[in-house]
This record gives sequence, C-alpha cells and structure tokens, in this order.
Amino acid sequence: MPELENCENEQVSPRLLKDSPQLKRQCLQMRHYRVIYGDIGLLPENVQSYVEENVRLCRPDNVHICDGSERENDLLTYVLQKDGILKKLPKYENCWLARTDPADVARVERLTYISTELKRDTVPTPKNGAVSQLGNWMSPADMDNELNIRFPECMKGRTMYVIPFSMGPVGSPLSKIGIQLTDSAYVVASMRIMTRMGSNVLAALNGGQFVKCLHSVGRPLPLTAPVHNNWPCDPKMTLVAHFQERNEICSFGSGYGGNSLLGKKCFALRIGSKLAQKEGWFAEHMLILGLENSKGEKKYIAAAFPSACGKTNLAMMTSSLPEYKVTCVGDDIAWMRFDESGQLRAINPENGFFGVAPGTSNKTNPCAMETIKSNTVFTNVAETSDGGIFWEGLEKEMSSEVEITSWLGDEHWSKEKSQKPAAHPNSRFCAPASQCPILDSEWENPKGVPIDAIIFGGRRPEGVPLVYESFNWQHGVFIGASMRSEATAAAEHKAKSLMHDPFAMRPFFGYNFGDYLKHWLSFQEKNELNLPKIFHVNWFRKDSKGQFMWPGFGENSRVLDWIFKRINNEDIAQETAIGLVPKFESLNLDGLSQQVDLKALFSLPREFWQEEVKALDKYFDDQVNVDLPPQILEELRNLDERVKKL
Ligand code: OXD
Ligand code: MN
Repeated sequence: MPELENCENEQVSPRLLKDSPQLKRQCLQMRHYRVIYGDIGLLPENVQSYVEENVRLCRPDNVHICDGSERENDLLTYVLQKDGILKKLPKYENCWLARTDPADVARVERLTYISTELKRDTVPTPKNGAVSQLGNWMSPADMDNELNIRFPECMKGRTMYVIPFSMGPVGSPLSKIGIQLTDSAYVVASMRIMTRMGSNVLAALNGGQFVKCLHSVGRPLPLTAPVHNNWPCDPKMTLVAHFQERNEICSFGSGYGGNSLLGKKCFALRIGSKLAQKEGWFAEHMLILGLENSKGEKKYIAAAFPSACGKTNLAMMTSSLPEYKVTCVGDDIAWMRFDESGQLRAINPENGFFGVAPGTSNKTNPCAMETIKSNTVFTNVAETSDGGIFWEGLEKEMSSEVEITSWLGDEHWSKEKSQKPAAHPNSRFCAPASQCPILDSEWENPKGVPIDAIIFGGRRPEGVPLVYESFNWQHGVFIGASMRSEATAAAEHKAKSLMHDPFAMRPFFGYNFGDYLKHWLSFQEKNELNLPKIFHVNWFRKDSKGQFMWPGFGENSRVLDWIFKRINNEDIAQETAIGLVPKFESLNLDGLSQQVDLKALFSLPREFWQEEVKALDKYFDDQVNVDLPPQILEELRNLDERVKKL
C-alpha cells in the first residue's frame, strides 16, 4: 500500500495565524486533523478557505487533497476494498463492483432542493395551491438551518477528500471548475472517471471562481447504528441542496450517483442551467452524437430524452445503414453556446459514462460493452461465479455454467426461482469516455462541436409517431415543453406512469421553468443566429397487442438519415397537424430487420391528440400558470386548431 504522510496534532494561537498567512498554511496541516495526502498550502487561497471552513464544520480526522494520479487511485481502491465497498471483478481488467445499502439506489428528487431568496426564481407558482412538479424550493435561511442539523461533525473519524474537477476539457472557454469535498472514497473513484480531476485543474483555476460542492454520506465514526452492505448513508436525513445565488451545492446522506457525484446533475444541470440563463447559453440533459455519411459529410446532433430512455444506446449506436457512421461526443449532458459566427457549438462537460446497466448488451449496444471491459466501477449489478457481471438483458451472452449472485446477495439467483431481478433496475456502469470505441475525434475540442439539429424524445407507447420536425424554433420550443414519458427507475417514481418531463429537464431545472422557456425563445429574436432544426422522435410506440412497432437501436439510423437530409433541406417532409413527417418513400427501410406498418407508425389518432392537447393545457395552466410565455400558449392553441381538423 502506498505510504501516507503524517503530521502532528497541535494547537496554534489564532492571533499568530492571522498575522502570517504562510504560518497559517503550515499550521493548518497540524491542527485537529491530519493532511494525509497532498499539501494544503499549495491550494489557491480561495480553495484553502473553502476547505478550512468545512473542515471546521464537518470535523474530519484526515484531509486528502486529490491529485488525480495513478498512485492516488491505487490508494483509494486499496481503502475501498479494505472497507468492503469495492470488490475486484477478476474476469476483467481493473473493474470493480460496489453494492449499496438497498435504501440508497437512485436519485431522490423529492429531497432535492433549489434555494433562492425568491421562490418564484426557482419554481412557477402552481394554480390553486397545487404542489409544483417542476422542482422543490427552500429559502436559503431555512436550508441553512437544515444543513446545520446535518453537517456539523458529520465527517468525524473519516477522511475529507478535496476534489478539484473541471466540467469540460480543462481550460476550454466553455468549461467550468468545481471543488468537491466528500467523505466517500467511492465518490472520489467515480469522480475520477466522470470528470477531469486533479492538480491540473487547480492550475487552470488560477485563483478564479469555482462551484462549491460539499458532500457527506452522513455517518460519522464511531457508528451509532449498523451500516448495510458496508455502504454508509443516512436515507432519513438525505438532502441535496443548490444555492443558486452563491454557486454552491451541499448534499447529505446519500452516496449514490446523481446525489453524490456532484459534477453531474447538480453542477452540470441545476447550477449549470442557471449560469447558462445568466450568461446566454444552454445546459441541457442531452447526448451529443456525430453522424457521418459515406461522402464524408458530417452533422452533429444533440438529443434530450428523460433518464433511462436509451440516451447511451443512441449516443453509441451502430448504424444499420452501412453508409452512416455514428460517433459519440457524450451520452447525458450538453453545454451549448452560439459562437461569434452564429453557429451553436456543444461540449460534453463529462469525462465518462454513468450508464444504466440493465438492457445493455452486445445486441443493443456493443460499443458500451466494449467501453466497460476495463477500468469500470459497476454499482448494484449482479455478479457471476467466474468473476464477471450480469444484469437483465445479458441472458443470451453468458454461459449456463456460471452461477449468479444478485445485487442483493442472493447467491444462487435464477430467473425462474427468484422473485426479484438479478441487478437493480437502476444499476450502473461508470466507465471512462476515452474507452468508447466510437468516441468522436473532436470530443475534446475546446470550442465544442457544431450542432445542426436538436432532438426531443420520450417513451410514448401510444399516439406519437416515429419522428416529426417542428415548423420553426418557437414550435420546437413548444415540442420540448410538451415532452412526456413513462417513468423509469432512475429516480424514485413508479415505472410506467406517464409523466410530463419538459426538455427531459424536469428533475434538473435550476430555475423557474417559465423563465427557462423564455430563455429558449429569446434566441429566435437574434437574427444573426443559425438556429438548428428541432425534431421529436419516439422509438417506443406499441401496437394493439402491446408489441413495439419499430425495432429501435441500430435501426434508428434510418430516422437519423432522414434528419440528416432535412438538415440539408431536402424536400422529403410533409405537413401534418403536429409537425413535418417524412414523405413515406423518403424513409430508407432497405433491409429493415422487422416488417413495419408505416401508416400505423405515423398515424395521428384524433382522440389521442385531443386528449394530449387537453393534458398539456391543464399541465401548463396548473403548473406553469402565469409564468407560461404567451408564445407557448399560442403554439398550443394552434395545435388544438390543427388537431380539430384531423
Ligand atoms: C442519469 C439520470 O443518471 O438521468 O443520467 O438519472
Ligand atoms: Mn441523465
């Protein structure tokens, strides 16, 4: 095991410290905690103060300043194995399995808050006292009280890790820097994959501003109650707070994914969307893919789908049309900004994939399977007796000889006899982007990639056609606002219920959704901008027998082909009540793996669309109320008129 650096415990006069910043730095290392890794004196002054302030609050025994090195990673995996949190998966190279407390398995939306002085800056006021579905607000003063119940001494007996990280390529003008303080080594190991983390980030920070990210699992030592699965957490006290006015995130009680890897949803979307509104750009829940045809012509597309709707599969798609090659820039988040020539450009602020494991296989996503063969942390998947992993969807890809141990530790799991799935439905792989075999060559271009189209989509079993294009930007914004999808296991909601999920951002808005819509609409007033075309897709329509009407996965390239040609303004679209759909002969169906009924796939049942208009009207009226921009209402009225004529 690597050597640790030791310091003495010692008390130093506060007056002396005040007089000499240099002495203060040296003495900091010798207070009531030990700096066991790194040199606190080398941190920029503003980072040092942030660390110091929270050391005083959380009282960790040790402080570890992350440098992102291999040596550090070896140390962390050693500690995590010793603590029983990570288990090596010998079948693969440098792959690890973590199993959480079964009470800490997903994002907790109901415990996730945005704090602003004015409630209306966070959420629209719903009609008739209804509860907002567009975010949770708490005043900064009340939130500070909540945090004061939780954070004091919460890291006693533990190590506080200081993680300097960059969202986006280090030094890109589109990137932003955060400092996360956490008492979870699992979080450090995951942040190392999901962000650019380490000493070079501090150099790029160069004394500038950063987003403050404080995280604790909330289980100081010695423990006062048992920990399940060696996974410390405190579900009863879990709280994820965002202070928009001070660019600060505080998360308590959960070690899982979006609750604890604060660069992802908390920073890149909730804090990010507010920064984007202020600074004139977009922080969106979108994948970014490159699409190149056989003539070498290339387009980049950003696509928003709710959690667990196949974003990773689309971002890494193997095209079934041989004339197209898909490349991946990102699978979850896009930061986009118009450049000086009016072209929208996007970066993926992340550095890895935190993908939903179940359903991923060599059939559905061979590139993801290749990506996760090494250097990957798996969480809540099942384990096989030959030292590998298993989840629902891999049945045909493993030998019948091996035994499966479920994520809950059921050692002889079998589909037939076990009541529960082998892997948790929200189990994940966390893998470096650099391992993706189809990673786009421009994915780290500090200027971003040029975006030619934006796609919105969701799981819509009924009524919504395979693809349609908006009439214009404003209509496109309306389509984004109108997104609905079946709930999935990524958060605590019941699967299969149809939820409104505008822009796939419902759990991630960092400010009032009405203002968010105004922000999107404002770009149509800027004539100098080359606004991308906007589309809506639905791979999930079912027939009367409950069968999917479209094969999906690689066959979705046929839809991308149509979108590609529409970006080039080819005359292959026909107008309908809801938007432009393909002239049927323009969809390339050569060699399609399944017979499809195009008429049914594109049908627009009048009753369905009338109900849809009603549901949207009610949703906008109840939930967005007076904050709904009039342009969205105008689009809804226009849709209503067109649907009447169906
Ligand atoms: C995710 C999510 O983890 O959207 O990407 O829940
Ligand atoms: Mn997501």
